[in-house]
Amino acid sequence: MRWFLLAFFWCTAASASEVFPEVMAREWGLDAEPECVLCHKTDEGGARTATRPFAVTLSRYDVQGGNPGSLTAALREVRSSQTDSDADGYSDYDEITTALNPNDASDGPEEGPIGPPPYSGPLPQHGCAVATPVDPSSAAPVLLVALGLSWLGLRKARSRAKS
Ligand SMILES: [Ca+2]
Ligand SMILES: [Ca+2]
Repeated sequence: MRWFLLAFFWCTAASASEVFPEVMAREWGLDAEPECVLCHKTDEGGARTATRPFAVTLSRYDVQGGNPGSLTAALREVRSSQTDSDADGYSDYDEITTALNPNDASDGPEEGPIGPPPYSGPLPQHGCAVATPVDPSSAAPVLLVALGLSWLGLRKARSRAKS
């Protein structure tokens, strides 16, 4: 029902939701009001045409047709939760405020998705860690001590066995 109300009121000629693009431009500091196709199939808008991914995202945040306050609250939630309606790695807020399309996954940031850069280190060889190679010259003293202790242990065990 909520979705129907949003679709009915948003971008229709005589509805109170004509202010939705204005509310969005003001709330997110846009240079111009977004076009109706941000949410609707066409610029004509109309009932049951707000089916674009960004409109679906807004509907999850309780936007109610004719209620600009509900849109303001939804836009704040969308911004703070960094929703990504087209799953291209760039948030809806970042796309809209940089004139990209939050409904088109092929339209993303030039520098690639936001987030840490891809891992470029060595690939794990065993489990989750990579063993670093041991320098034989630094391991020699440790190896000699271990061999000496083993020899002493064997010698003591043999002397106990004889007695
Ligand atoms: Ca996106
Ligand atoms: Ca996009």
